[in-house]
Amino acid sequence: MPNFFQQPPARNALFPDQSPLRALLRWKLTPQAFAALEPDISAFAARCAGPLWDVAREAERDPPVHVAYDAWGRRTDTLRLSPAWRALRAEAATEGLVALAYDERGAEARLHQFAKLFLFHPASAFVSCPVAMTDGAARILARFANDNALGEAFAHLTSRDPAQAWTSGQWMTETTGGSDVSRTETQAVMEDGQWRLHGVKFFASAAESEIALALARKPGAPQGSRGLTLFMARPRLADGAWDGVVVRRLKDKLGTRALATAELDLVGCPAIQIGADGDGVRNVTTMLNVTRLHNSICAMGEAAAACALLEDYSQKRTAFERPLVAHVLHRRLIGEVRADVFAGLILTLELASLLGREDANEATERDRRILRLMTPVCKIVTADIAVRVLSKVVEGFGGAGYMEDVGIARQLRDAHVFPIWEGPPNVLALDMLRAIGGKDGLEPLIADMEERLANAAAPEWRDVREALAHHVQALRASCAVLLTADAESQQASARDLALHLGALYPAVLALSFVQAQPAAAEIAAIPHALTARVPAWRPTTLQDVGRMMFPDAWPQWAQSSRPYD
Ligand code: MFK
Repeated sequence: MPNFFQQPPARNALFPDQSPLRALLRWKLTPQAFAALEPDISAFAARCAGPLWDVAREAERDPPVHVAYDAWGRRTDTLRLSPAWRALRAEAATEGLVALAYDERGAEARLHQFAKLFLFHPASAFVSCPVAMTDGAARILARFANDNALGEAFAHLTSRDPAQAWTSGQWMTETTGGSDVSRTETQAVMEDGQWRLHGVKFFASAAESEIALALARKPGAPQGSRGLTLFMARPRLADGAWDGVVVRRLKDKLGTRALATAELDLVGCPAIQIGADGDGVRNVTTMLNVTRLHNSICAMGEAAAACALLEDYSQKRTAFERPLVAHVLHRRLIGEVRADVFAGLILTLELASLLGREDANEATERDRRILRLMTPVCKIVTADIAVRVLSKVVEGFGGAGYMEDVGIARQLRDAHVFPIWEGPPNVLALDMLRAIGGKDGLEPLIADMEERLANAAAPEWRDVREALAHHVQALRASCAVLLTADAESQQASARDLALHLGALYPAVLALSFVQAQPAAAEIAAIPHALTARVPAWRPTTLQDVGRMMFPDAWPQWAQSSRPYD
């Protein structure tokens, strides 16, 4: 019999005194606002690390099941959802995870909401996904709430009463493509005085949702994205049975297994038009820009929860006669993970507060432009961070990290959804280019960084300030070159530029933060750590891209429609 059992890591709440979330909220909020929100966030942090965590694991052990036929051969397409999943949905409503952003609007409301989303995600079994889509849908419907049916749906989406609360799906992806929505084939047909949708939706997550926002083409509409109109689909009858929808199957996914993601045949699903004909893509981006920030805060919640487990384990696990944390290489690993989480969190919270200002019509032109530009950047870097952090946490745990029953393996699988969900990095890098647009596209961000650096006058930060100022100056010069390049060359540079901005801006924000906020020792060093990690950037040329490929294969590849001929 073994006489040694490893003490397991404890799951501690992610909101203790010295935590990044607490420090950043103190920075972003007035003392009065912080004091008002702190009890709610603290109580929720304890629930997420305690009972809700266990409910989430139960939901994962009991994943959704598609039952196509009832005992008598009738097609019902029942989605059997676990009691644990339903309990987490109810919790999301009661805690106001969507409502918080609409009861009161503004930076404070969004920060309150995002703090709770950060805590909830790791204990949510991906109920965080319907929460994200519901928030995105509510943001669109809020603009059209003078229509009775849309106004009624908005009230359900923002309800805190679990018996009244609805969630929304987002039906964009079809067999023709996920990112290129211009190829959408779903048709909207007027039948008996109402719109009905006909087509196939290939990745419909939270398939149990009461409504879904869907893109479709009306009769006579042109091909391409300008022919698409947005609809609110009503896929269920009053008794909960499907209306005009056949469930083909549930997806068998790498992770997010408690979440019902379905393939749906739309066979006359009733729908209500939202907005003008042909404005579908423009309207749905209101949702996408919100769900992308949800993706970021969930990615950071996932990473922070894993990091906290590793830190605790590193105190308890002994190797070579010392706790892991006493080994310098292991401490360095923890330091890298912590810096990653801090960078992603400070960036996401900054954008959440800008989103709140935009919601409340308080945003300046600079705020709006930074939010538009940095939302896709934030999504790219936080997804990247989540995958990297989870890989490092597996390393930090060694063999135990690779075992299913420890739980890190599940988190690693789940983390891989962040780059995929709501647009992959290359598509988001192109969205960043779209936002840069004209020749002064980066000026609002550069002006903001220069202002922050000018305000960071304390002598002890001189090295950091100068290094960051050098990056900002180089960025301005390199962007001038980029914007004179042809479209293909700009695209070749886009992803590296996104990674550069997504490292540089958090470093500048971190410097503002330590200037304003006396911080604990772990956090005080953060501007150095983040500055050291900013990658150099210069525009990539097409010749550079050619050299990155197998040089001999490149010309043939470029000319061939079949890359590996
Ligand atoms: C959680 C668990 C999940 C489980 C499994 C998940 C599996 C994966 C499920 C998925 O499929 S997620 C993928 C969801 N799909 C996306 O995220 C879509 C990605 N594609 C894009 O983001 C495209 O850029 C987009 C569809 C938005 C645009 O494509 P187009 O057809 O090239 O549009 P175009 O012509 O560039 O833009 C149309 C208008 O929208 C323009 O405005 P104007 O009409 O006024 O000129 C653009 O400026 C505007 N626009 C585009 N992107 C915008 C935007 N406006 C604001 N913000 C943006 N981000």
